This record gives sequence, structure tokens and C-alpha cells, in this order.
Amino acid sequence: MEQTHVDAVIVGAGFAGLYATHRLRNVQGLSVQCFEAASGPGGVWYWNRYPGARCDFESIHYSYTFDEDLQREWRWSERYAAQPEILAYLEHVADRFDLRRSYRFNTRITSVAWDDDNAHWVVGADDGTVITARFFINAAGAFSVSKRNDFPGQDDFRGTVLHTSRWPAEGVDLAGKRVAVIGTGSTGIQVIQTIAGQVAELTVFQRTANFACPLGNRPLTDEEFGQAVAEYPRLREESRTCLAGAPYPRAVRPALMDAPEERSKVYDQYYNGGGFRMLASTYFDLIFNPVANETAAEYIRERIRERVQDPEVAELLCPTDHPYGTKRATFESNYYETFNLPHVRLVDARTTPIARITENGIATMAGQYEFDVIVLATGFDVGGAGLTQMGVAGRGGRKLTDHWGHGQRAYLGMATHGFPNLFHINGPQSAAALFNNPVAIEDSVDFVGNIITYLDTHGHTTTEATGAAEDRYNELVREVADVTLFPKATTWYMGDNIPGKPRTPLSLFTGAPMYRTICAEVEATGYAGFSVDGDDRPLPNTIKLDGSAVFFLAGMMNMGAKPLEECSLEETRAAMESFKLMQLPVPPDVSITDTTYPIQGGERTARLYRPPVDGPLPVVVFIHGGGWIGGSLDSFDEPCATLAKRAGVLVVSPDYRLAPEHPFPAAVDDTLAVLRWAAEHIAEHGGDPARIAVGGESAGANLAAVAALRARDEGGPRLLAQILVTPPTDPLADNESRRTFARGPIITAELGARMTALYLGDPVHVTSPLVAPARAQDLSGLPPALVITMEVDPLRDEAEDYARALSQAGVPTVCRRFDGLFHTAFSLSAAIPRATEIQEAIRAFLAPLLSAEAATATATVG
Ligand code: N01
Repeated sequence: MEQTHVDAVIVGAGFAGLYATHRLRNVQGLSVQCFEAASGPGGVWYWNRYPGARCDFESIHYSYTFDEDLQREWRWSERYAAQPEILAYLEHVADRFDLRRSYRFNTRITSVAWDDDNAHWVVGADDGTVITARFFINAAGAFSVSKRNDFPGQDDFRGTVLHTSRWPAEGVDLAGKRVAVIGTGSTGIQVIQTIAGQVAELTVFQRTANFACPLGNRPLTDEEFGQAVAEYPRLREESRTCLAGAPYPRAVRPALMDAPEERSKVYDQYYNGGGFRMLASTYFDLIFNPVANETAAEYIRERIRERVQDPEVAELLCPTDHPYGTKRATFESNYYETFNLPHVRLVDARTTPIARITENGIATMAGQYEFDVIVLATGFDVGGAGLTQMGVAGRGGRKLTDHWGHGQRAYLGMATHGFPNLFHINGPQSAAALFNNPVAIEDSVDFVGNIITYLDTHGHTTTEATGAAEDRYNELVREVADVTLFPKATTWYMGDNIPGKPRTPLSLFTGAPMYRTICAEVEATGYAGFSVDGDDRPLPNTIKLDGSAVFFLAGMMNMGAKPLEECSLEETRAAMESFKLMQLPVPPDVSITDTTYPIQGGERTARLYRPPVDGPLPVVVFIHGGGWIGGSLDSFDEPCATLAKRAGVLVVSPDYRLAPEHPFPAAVDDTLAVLRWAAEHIAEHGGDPARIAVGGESAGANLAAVAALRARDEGGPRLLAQILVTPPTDPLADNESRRTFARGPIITAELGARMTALYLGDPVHVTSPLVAPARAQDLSGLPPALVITMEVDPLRDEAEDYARALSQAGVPTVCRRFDGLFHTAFSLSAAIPRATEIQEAIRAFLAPLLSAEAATATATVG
């Protein structure tokens, strides 16, 4: 019997719809009604039957993971399966899990309206069906709407016009035909290389040359398949922790760290490796560093020049207008050699754009071409176009097209404010553009399944993204894009390929692990950022972060970096040193010299950073961070040199002793010692001993605060300022930021406790003011303080409390909080451009305090 109300309507029978149907109906026991415009399952693999259509992720990865038996039993015949095989696979899945009976095929959804009174969706279809549903699942896919034909005159053409995404199922005989292909994206490249051998003449209209790397397809051997089957659990798990959602080797080095010959070897290895390895496995900075990117781009251009005989044609095929990878990476099999065939020609549709389709072929601004067949490989209106065409109206009748008037957006790529109980699978602003789709789809469906279970088990009815979460997530997606090179290309990634579509990133460009981390955080925190029956849950911590900070954390995950709390002491130290890779170059005109300062029973190194400024300079003794157990002079070269340059000061960076080899009070003694040494000897190095400030970052800021206390109490030296960047001030502090950010980022409660324990040696010291300056009885008489805190930092509140206490004690104090940043942002200047703002805040604070006049005035008063 026809149902008129179900738990969920699901639209689409591709990878997303089929798994959603299985998950919601077979696993969760919900009633579902599914719709699909095609006559059967398959989604994009149903519609895109053009010659050469093939997947460019290896099929053993580009397939479902949810059923062990399924993945073991389906024997892929090739490394990268062709469309008929993927379609057969999806048909098999539909049968194996008995999914077809929930579908109405050949049926399009024509209206989707939220009924607020009844808290359900009213869904209409073109066969007259009207059905109501608590949930509406958009599994129509991002590539369900073809780009409209741009070219006038199609009806005049006497031959055949074919769009690749509506290729006739029975095929098209192109033998002996004069064929034009417009478009050289993933699709065009596959068509061109496949039909070149069949047709009489092939003319390729290329507007933008693409970087294509060899796909490396071949039959999958029994041994390879057997190995994949044996290793499936590991491979699948690893896929979900890798940038592209497939277990490719991880890029762990920046490109410019290798000499050119070494780089070429790396590129040789991965250019021929197939799949997304050229982007994911070579160098981690290709997608954000233009100089690094150019090394890969030029490498690929060189291969094109080698493979294409006519130098003019080769140059035309060499992309020069966008960085490598910023248009979706494409893959080929003898594509470039195709242009060596005598009957294949390349037309530059950029300098001579296509004007129209004529009776006999195509007219460009430069001439006429005659064809029998024109193939449009011109792409898709990527993203939520399939959904908007269904006429969705949410709460209060608000149209989705209006809501998306300034660009498609969805919280986590899954939920939209004002559209309750409507979920997108891999929707706009999910991470799907860089995330192996079947795996991304499973994650997305599982998230939706879980939230439905959550609602049901807690007796709730509706949920949607809060406006604040959707706005902030949208900003985050943009901020992340802005850190990368993606906006530099004209690409569907940014919505550019459709005239009039607002430019906005359609994907979160972090790679899979960060996206999964955000989703996991949302789930673990009771659906942060969702409104549940009108109860708005607060934003998850991660999306409060600045896009650059999120991108940095994503990079660490993509590299497979262990969280610091799981590292041994040696690994923690090595990880802290590696942060140096995330710093801008040291300003070249700052001179850096090492000297020594005495400590009891020995001496330590002090590194001096002197800017190119005349005269005795004010001095800042700046103490590096590293949790008292790590960090080094080297790892703080850049922040110290930049401070020297920006503030016009001589910076002294002491190599103090680290725990646990040298527990408390070694470090506090060393920092007081370096201050005293500076007061006595800095004139020999061009510094002014009357103008000394102390500062530090993180544990170094704790040591700076303690040094200021000791200098006050133990006979100097006289300090004019203290700069405390994210200082820990009391190991036993109990406050909101410690609780809210107990799981990081960067510093977790566990890591903080471990570092403190190693530093203290004997826990009895924990309440000493020389460990916990916040516990000092008297803070009066300390030098003016700048306390810098980061919003997303467990140490934020204790630092701000300390600033308040200083101020109450009469110490002139400025407390400056940086929203959206995390602990250590100060020393990650290449990754976090706003580190410059921190430097600037320090400069501005120090300038009046360390000026020659101020020092004289203070000396006179003192
Ligand atoms: O579409 P595209 P696609 N005049 O938008 C050109 C996935 N996919 O179908 O770059 C002249 O990438 C346009 O030129 P330009 C994959 O995610 C996956 O190829 O805009 N030319 C471009 O060359 C992929 O990214 C597989 O200057 C015009 C081409 O048409 C996505 O689908 C296989 C034009 C369109 O390229 C879309 O790929 C295939 C005009 N007016 C596709 N308008 C797998 O292997 C457009 N063009 C899994």
C-alpha cells in the first residue's frame, strides 16, 4: 500500500542515496520513501556514460566501506574502474541490500515545503505523489545538474549535439565522424583520449589548459586484489585519516626544503603514481605556497612539452593561468599523445572564443569549423543546484534559492538554518571536493543517521543549523580558502564556472581529517551549532578558530602528526622544533649572534638579535616557549628576529635549562641570570642597560612573569616592561577556558599536566609563586605588563585573571585577547598571518615604555 507519511524522504540513488536508504531503513528501522529521476540506481554513474568515463580514485578505495562482505566480494577488474563497472557495482548494492523497493524511479521531486504546524516536510513529485516526511535527505549529489549550453544556435545545427552527462545509454557510433569536443576538464580529457582513435577528425576547443597527470590504469591483478581484501580494515581506517580520503603516502615536507634534483625525483615518483598522489603525497605546501606550487606546475609542464611533438601545441596545452591543483586535478591516459595524431587539432577557445553553433558546426571569433557531432564536456552547476530545482521552501515559506542568494552554504555541508530536518549528503561546503566521495558520503550519512537517533532517543522533534553556526562555518570555509591558492583559479570549486553564480568556496579545503574532526566534535558535544527543538547549542570550539589556525591543524592531521599528548619526550621536542617550518623567513637584515651568560656552576648561550638601527638600543629579554621541556633558540629565531626588527629593540633569547633533566628552579634561575647579565653587559653589544624589558611566550611567559617578580624582590635589574604572551600562571587554576578547551587544540589538559609535572620534579612546588606567579602575595611594583591571550586556549582565563590581578595591584596593564587564535599562534607566523598582529601589539605597547625619554623620566622618578 502507498504510504503517505514516512520518517524520511531520500532523493537520489547514487552512492549517497543508496547508503542513506540502507542506513536509515535497514539499520535504523525508519520508514523511507526514495525518489530518483533516472530509471535505476547509479547517480552520476548512471548518467555519465560518455566514452572513457572512469573513476580517478582507485576502485578499491572508491567504494563502500560499510559492509565487510561487500568490499571483499566485489572483484574490481581494473585499478580505476570504468563507468559500466561502477554502475554494475551500484546496481549490485541496490539488490544486495534490497534497496530498490524503497525507490520510485523515473520520478522527479517538484516541491519540498516545510509544514511548521506538523513539523514535517510535504514533498511533491512529478507523478502526482504527495508525501509527508519528518526528514528530507538530499542525496541528489553535487553533479546532478549539467551546465546549461552557453552557445547560441544549437537548434540550427544539422548534426548531433551531445552533453557528456546525458550520453545515450545505447552509445553513439562516432566512427568516421568529424567530432568537436568543447571542454578539457576531467570529463573532456577522458572523452578526447578515448574517441580520438575512432573518429575521422577530432577538434578540441580548449578555453583553459589543465594540469593532467597519468592515471596509471591497468587490470587489477589477483594478487593486488587479494592484498587489498586482506588489508581492508587498515586501508579503510587509514583512508579516513588522510587528506584525500584514500591511503596515499603523506606529504610531510615543504617543497623548497628539497634541492631541485631531489624534488624532481619526488615528482617522478608520484607523477606516475596515479590518483591524487601528485597533490597529496609530494609536498604539503603545494596548495598554499605559490613558489612551492610552481615547482610542481613546471614539472608537469615539462612532461607535457616532452610528450607533445608540436611545440606550439605543447605550449597551448601547458596551463599558465592557475596554480596546480586549484582547478580539480585531472588524470589522463595518453591524452597528450592524442595531440600528436594527424587528425586531431587543438583550438584555443580563449583567444578565439566560440561565438555560436552554426548549421554546419562551430563559429569562433576567428573562423568556421564543420562537424557531424559536437560533444559538450562543459561541466556542471556543481553543489546544491539539484536541490534548488526541487523548489525547496523552509520555515515561514522561505525559499532555499533566496537563502542561497549570496552563495550556497550549509553548516558542515549538511544542515541549513531555517530548513529544519533537511540534511544534505556531501552538500555545499562539505569537504567532499578533496575527499574520496564514497567514504565522505558514508561519514555524512552516518552523521545524519546519528542525529536522527539522537532526536528520537531524547524525545526531540526538529533540528537545524543555528544561524550563528551557519554564518561562522561559512566564514570559516572562506577563511580557509583564503589561506590556500584555490581562489586564484577560475573553477567550479569557487562556483566560477556558472555565469551569475555568486563566487563562494563550495568546499572546506582542509582535507578529510579536519572535517571529520569538526563533525566528531559536534557529535561529541551534543550537536554544537545545531538548534534542537528551538534550543540553540553553542558553537563547537574548532569552528571558532580563525581559518588559518584550522588550516594549520588540518595540515598536522594530514601529515599524520601524533597529538602532542601521545608523544614521548623526544617526539614532543621534535614536534616543537618542526613548528619552525611554519615560520616566515627571518628578516635578513637582523644580525644574529650568540654569546654566553653565566649561571651558577656554568654558562648558557644567549642569542642576540640586532636590527639595523643605530644607537644603544632598548633591550627585550625574550624567553622561548615549549612547556619548560622543549623549544629552543632555533625554534624562536623568527619570532625574536621579527620582534627585534619591528620594535627596533635588541632581543636577547636565553637558552635556559629544560626539564625534566633540569627541573624547577633551574629555568627560573637561568632567566634571572640572563636579565642580570644583560644589565651588566648589554652595552658591549649595543644595548641600553637602562632600558630592559622581559618577555616570553607560553612557558617562557611564565618564566618572564616570575623573573619580573624576582627582579623586584631580589635586587634587580630594573625592568621597564613585561610582555606575557599566553602565560600559564597557576598550574592548579580551575576556570572556564581550562574546561572548555581541555581537549585542545594544541595544548590539552593532559599535556599541560604532564609538562607541569616534568617541570616541577617535586610536586610540592606547585603552589610556589615562582611556579605560579598568580599565587604571589603582592603584585604591586611590577613593571607595566602586556598580557596577550588567545580565545581558544585553555590557558586564556588564568592569563586574563593574572592581568586583572596585576591591574588591581596598581601595575599598568594591557590585556589583549586575540579571537579565533590558539596557543602557540605567535610562533607560527607563516601559517597564522595574524601572528603579525601580535607582534604589532607588542611593538605598540613597548614603544612608549622603552623610548629614551620614557627611560629617562622613569629613572628620574625612580
Ligand atoms: O567539468 P569541468 P567536467 N567555452 O567544469 C569548459 C568530476 N569528474 O565535467 O576551465 C569554452 O571541470 C571549461 O573551461 P574553463 C570532477 O570532480 C570526475 O570535466 O571554464 N569552454 C572546462 O574545460 C570534475 O572536476 C571524474 O575555462 C567551456 C570544461 O568545459 C567534475 O566532475 C570524471 C565553456 C568543464 O570542465 C566536473 O568535470 C569526470 C565555454 N563556454 C568528472 N564552458 C572522475 O574521474 C565550459 N567550458 C571521478
